[in-house]
Amino acid sequence: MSPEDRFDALIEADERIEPTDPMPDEYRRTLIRQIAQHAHSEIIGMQPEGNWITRAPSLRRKAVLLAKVQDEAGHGLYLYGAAETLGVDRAELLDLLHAGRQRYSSIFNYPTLTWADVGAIGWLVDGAAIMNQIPLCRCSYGPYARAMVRICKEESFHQRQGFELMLELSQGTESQREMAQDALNRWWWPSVMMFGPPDVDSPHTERSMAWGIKRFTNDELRQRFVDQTVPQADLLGLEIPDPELRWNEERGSYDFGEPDWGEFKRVISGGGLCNRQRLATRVDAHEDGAWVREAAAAHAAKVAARAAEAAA
Ligand code: BYC
Repeated sequence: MSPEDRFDALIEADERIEPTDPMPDEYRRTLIRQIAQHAHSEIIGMQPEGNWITRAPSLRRKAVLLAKVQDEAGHGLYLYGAAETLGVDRAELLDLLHAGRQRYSSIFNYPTLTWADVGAIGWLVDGAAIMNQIPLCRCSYGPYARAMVRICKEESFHQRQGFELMLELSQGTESQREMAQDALNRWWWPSVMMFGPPDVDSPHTERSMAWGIKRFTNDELRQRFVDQTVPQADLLGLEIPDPELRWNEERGSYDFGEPDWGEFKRVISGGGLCNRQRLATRVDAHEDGAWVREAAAAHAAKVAARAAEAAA
């Protein structure tokens, strides 16, 4: 069987492609792009919430938030590890991120203005992330699919802590309820846009679906997210800021308004409120951490040399 036929047969049988299997260059490139963008989103995603660790209103909230932000760093590590199985180096990927040549999720270019934003991010952003990521556990590329299983377990805890925070605020004082509503107003549309452009404007969806990288289209996942989230907002007693939102009996789904795709394009092209700040903070952290990476590499080399000596 030719390498091309073997790849096609594995995809046809819905089996996993492993790093040593033959794969078309374009499949490899698509995965590197998506996994790198995903990994970058995890580590840049530490910033908006990290801003609130020192201002969390109680020890319990601080401990929970600290753990969540650390989880995001861990997700970044699993994902850079998965990308490396495709023959790229994580240092190379970080250089591309820092040079603005690879993307991270649009959502992290919005500011976190109040404590309620921490709840809204957990509830909506992690909620959208899980909706998108559960199907990735069945992605055709084995190392990515396996990384996603663990990530999804942690994301579901993140989503629940966000919802619980929103519940507490929405049942609190009038100004706490207003703060929760204001956070929902600001995070709703950016969360709806996280799923990517509409299918008709998505250059990669068709190919990625045929290869089993994506299992659902951007619009299908967006619809599921809206359908899942509206009843949750009702339970919170908060109003989703979309005058066109209404239940469609025939479709068994909610109809909803059109996001501002002009804003989406602006944000992913570097023109969002926080793009410059996020990248600058990331580059500074990377430069400040150089001595840690050097020390860890020197330590690992010493340990390996000692082990080799002991084995000789
Ligand atoms: N932001 O043809 P399309 C998280 C780009 S955070 C920026 O639909 P595709 C979390 C896209 O790259 C969530 N760019 O592309 C962390 C493409 O650009 P190029 C991270 C976007 O890849 C911490 C162009 O638009 N999750 O988990 O088939 C705390 C056309 O799009 C975005 C992932 O990364 C966007 N939102 O589908 C809390 C999941 N959307 O390269 C939470 C894995 C699209 O053509 N990724 N673009 O210039 C995916 O599932 C897919 O890559 C996407 C896009 C659905 C995002």
